[in-house]
Amino acid sequence: MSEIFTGIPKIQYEGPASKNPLAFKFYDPEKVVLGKKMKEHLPFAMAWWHNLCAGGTDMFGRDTADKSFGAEKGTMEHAKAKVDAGFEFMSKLGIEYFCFHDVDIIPEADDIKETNRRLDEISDYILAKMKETGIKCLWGTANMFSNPRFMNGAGSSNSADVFCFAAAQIKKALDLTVKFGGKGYVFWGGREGYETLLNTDMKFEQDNIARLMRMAVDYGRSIGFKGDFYIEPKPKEPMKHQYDFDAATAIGFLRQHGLEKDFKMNIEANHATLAGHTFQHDLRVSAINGMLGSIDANQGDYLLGWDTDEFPFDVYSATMCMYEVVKAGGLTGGFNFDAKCRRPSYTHEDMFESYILGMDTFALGLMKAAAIIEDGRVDAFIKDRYASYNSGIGAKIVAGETTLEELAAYADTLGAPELPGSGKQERLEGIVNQILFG
Ligand code: XLS
Ligand code: NI
Ligand code: NI
Repeated sequence: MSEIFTGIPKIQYEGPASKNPLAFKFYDPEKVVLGKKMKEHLPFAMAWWHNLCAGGTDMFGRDTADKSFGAEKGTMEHAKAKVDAGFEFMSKLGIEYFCFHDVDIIPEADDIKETNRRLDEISDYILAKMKETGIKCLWGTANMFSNPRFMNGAGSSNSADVFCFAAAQIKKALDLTVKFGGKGYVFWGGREGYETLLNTDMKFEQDNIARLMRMAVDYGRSIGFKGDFYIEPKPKEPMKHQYDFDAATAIGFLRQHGLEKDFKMNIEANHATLAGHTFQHDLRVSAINGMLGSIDANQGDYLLGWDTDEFPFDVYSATMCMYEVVKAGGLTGGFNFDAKCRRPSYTHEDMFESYILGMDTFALGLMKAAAIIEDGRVDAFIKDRYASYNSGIGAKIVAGETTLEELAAYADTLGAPELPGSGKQERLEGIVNQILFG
């Protein structure tokens, strides 16, 4: 097999002063931060679909990037060329994981039996590469949104036959995930939502999605899948209203259907911001519910109302992300770059520079989050802010040892109560700026 990305060397850490576009400025895999190597804090993954499949087609124009990798598109030779390209790409960047949908790795056939045969063939080829390079699978998933049959969703489809197709795809994608030793299996509810309630039985659709997930868990466990299932919340796009709106909604759904022990969240930055939250908000909601599993590391554009899937460059947001991740004790999953180069960035070199940008951004985020934690002022302020619950009536409330009557009687003794202490938001924002840029 010959080199595909000729002229692109193995990417090295050269430090913040380097002007070499093909070098890491901040991601130094062996550097120890808070007692752990950077590469252990940051298990990065390549998203097969964006990096090896997407060529920049949008609603107004065709591909700008050539992702043929020397083979004819739509053939198994091309599928193999993508494997070769992907493993060379990951090896050159020192990325240890990949994520995939079933149809990212082969051209889908009309007949699912032929599709599955192709999946068997390509997965043998991928497995050999994994053994050769030591690269692992972070998570797998089934694409249940591109094929026209999924126009009304998969688990939420009005058609029982389509539901069965979804089941068949999940079964195979789980087989592949187990074959690759994947750590997780993702449900992103591509078209699990609705356009109008005039034609939709919302409760029936949601119950059916839960039935499909329950069967997936049962099957996965029966074939030895020990990892986490993930829901990847998203509020809209492609549907007007997606059922897994945000982490809070998805967690409520899982609890309602008794699925919470097998599932965690895969939080994507751009999806959180589309839901009107910060990235940090959805991470925190997941973490406090014990369900922070994995991250789709990208970023959106606040001026645009859709999933732009940009490579993350916002150090502030990455810092707050890493603050949440470190506080939660790390991820059981990893950081999947569910991101694509901008359409005019169409060269092979751009693919590498985009990943360098993303990896450096999260390395900076990690170092800055560690600095905020080590500085201690933010954490101390938060702790002190709730000090009224440490003793007296506050401690009784927390211990569940009081009643509404007792509290009302206590309130009667207060006269005009003191205002709660100042929130000091501006001071805290200043502290974060001082740590980021001082
Ligand atoms: C799309 C999603 C998708 C999932 C995997 O918005 O982010 O790429 O990560 O199906
Ligand atoms: Ni997305
Ligand atoms: Ni995603």
